[in-house]
Amino acid sequence: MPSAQPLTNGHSHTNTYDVLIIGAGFGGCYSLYKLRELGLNAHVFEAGSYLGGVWHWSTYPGARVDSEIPYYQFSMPEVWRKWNWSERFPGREEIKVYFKHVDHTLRLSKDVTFDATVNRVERDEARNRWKVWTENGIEAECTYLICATGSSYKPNFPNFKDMHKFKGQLVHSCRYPANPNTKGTRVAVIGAGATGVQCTQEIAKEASQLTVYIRTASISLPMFQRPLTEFEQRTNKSMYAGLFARCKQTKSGLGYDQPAGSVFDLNDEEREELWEHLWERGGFNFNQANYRDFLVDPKANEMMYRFWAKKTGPRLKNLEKRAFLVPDKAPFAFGTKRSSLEQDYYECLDQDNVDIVDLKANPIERFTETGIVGRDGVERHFDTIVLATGFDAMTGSLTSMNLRGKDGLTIQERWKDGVFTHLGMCIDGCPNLFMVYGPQAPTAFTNGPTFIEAQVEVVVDFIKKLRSEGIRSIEAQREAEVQWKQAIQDANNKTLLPLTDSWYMGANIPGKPREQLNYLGGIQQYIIDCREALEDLRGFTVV
Ligand code: N01
Repeated sequence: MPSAQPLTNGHSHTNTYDVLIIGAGFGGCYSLYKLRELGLNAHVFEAGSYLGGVWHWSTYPGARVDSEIPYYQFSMPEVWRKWNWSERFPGREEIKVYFKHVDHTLRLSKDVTFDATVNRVERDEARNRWKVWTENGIEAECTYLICATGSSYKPNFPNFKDMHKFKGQLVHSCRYPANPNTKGTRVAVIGAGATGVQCTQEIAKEASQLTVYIRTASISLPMFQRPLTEFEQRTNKSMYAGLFARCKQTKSGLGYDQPAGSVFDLNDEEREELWEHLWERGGFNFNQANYRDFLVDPKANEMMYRFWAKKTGPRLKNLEKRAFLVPDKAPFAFGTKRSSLEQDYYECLDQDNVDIVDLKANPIERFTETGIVGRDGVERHFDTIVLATGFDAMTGSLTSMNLRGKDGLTIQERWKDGVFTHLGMCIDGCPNLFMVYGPQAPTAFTNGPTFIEAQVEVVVDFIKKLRSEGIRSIEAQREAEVQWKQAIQDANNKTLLPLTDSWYMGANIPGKPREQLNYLGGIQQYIIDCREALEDLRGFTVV
């Protein structure tokens, strides 16, 4: 859908806005909606050809959201009143249609320029402006810049030897082709994160032969998908306003919280009963509604793993596969990698047409024209290879925009030794720039729409304050950044999270500094922290 806003390509004309938002996913859409309420001239640049952010790009087979309905949607009544979902965990196609409904209801597209990949951003300090350029030559400037660029935008392309020599179809899961060659063919999937699990479930059903290359077996939880009726949703809508408000007061934004206390407050029978109940509820209930000490106490963690293994092991009839996928000793501490939700992942892996290659025992040596050779010297032949190898998560979308602050440093240079932000929202050297759903905020540990709305509301209140008090700009102070980072790492070091190589820790990208990239205190506490800083602009240089 093209933008109705007149825009000029080439460098002869600069489009001027109060606020420019980069990205039209949940974060960009909600920012635009809220800024319009302030009466500001706001505009969005979006790399994709329509709204939806990650849902625009995630076309791989089986893509569906792991947060359940009713939580995974916008809270604006005008949007949910006229919308019903068909499943508890909607698929990507339905989410795409949902964004059309959002657009139709809120008339967002008229203020969005699509197919506009931002590739240069510079600060003009003298004029208190951000200048923004896109790959296709559009130029704009703005007083406030909102980077709603998402946590999962830049693909992680591993550098396997001779990858370029492969003559079959080589695809990354987040740039999946419209015509995949996976029906009745020989396919490889590399990876077993949330994406790998979803792809594998679908491709196993249509490929003649599927080989799944797994470096670390995932500890996937049952989704327990089910259809949703219109009647059920109509009935529940009377509670939606209260529900969405309550979500913003939880840690995860999922409408339920972890109980206070310890799992050791329960005897064996009580614990088993609770865990059976949480397991049967499906989705993230088993970890997000469970006692939090599993993430802190190795003994509680081991008990969670044992429970998971007891439930999952019997689903695999092939004993060799079972030993690899559900080993006696957990492949990593439960919950220290993002849990994937599965429907019939283990049954699919158990099929006779599916092989598993354990990449720790038998790493990939090189690609060939027709397949992959492992350390065992065996060449496996494929028509299609799918890299479900994830993202340069949390920071990749920000560091790849060539965004320079007032001192001329790019974010990449600024963060070469690790991320520094104040409140996971502002950056030293970058006055009047705000990040949404970025690093050092609760991003990865929350339900996206809930956290995004709560954070955007704070950002908009910052902008409102600057305008009402005649403040030209605010800029994060380095000292505040150092304190914010330290608080995050201190909280992290009290958990089991640092023990595991995960994208939470930046450890999935070679050379990326290893550090916790998320705020661990949850949405409610995060918003309290931000609102305290908003009060007296603590930690900011005010001009
Ligand atoms: O990526 P990942 P993802 N050689 O980084 C393996 C969100 N999401 O796209 O675990 C061999 O989790 C890597 O192995 P290991 C969600 O937040 C949401 O799956 O590092 N293997 C791992 O198995 C999710 O967490 C949804 O040992 C290599 C896999 O590739 C996030 O996106 C759906 C390798 C990457 O897993 C990322 O998920 C999908 C190498 N060089 C995604 N490099 C929904 O809500 C990486 N791997 C549904």
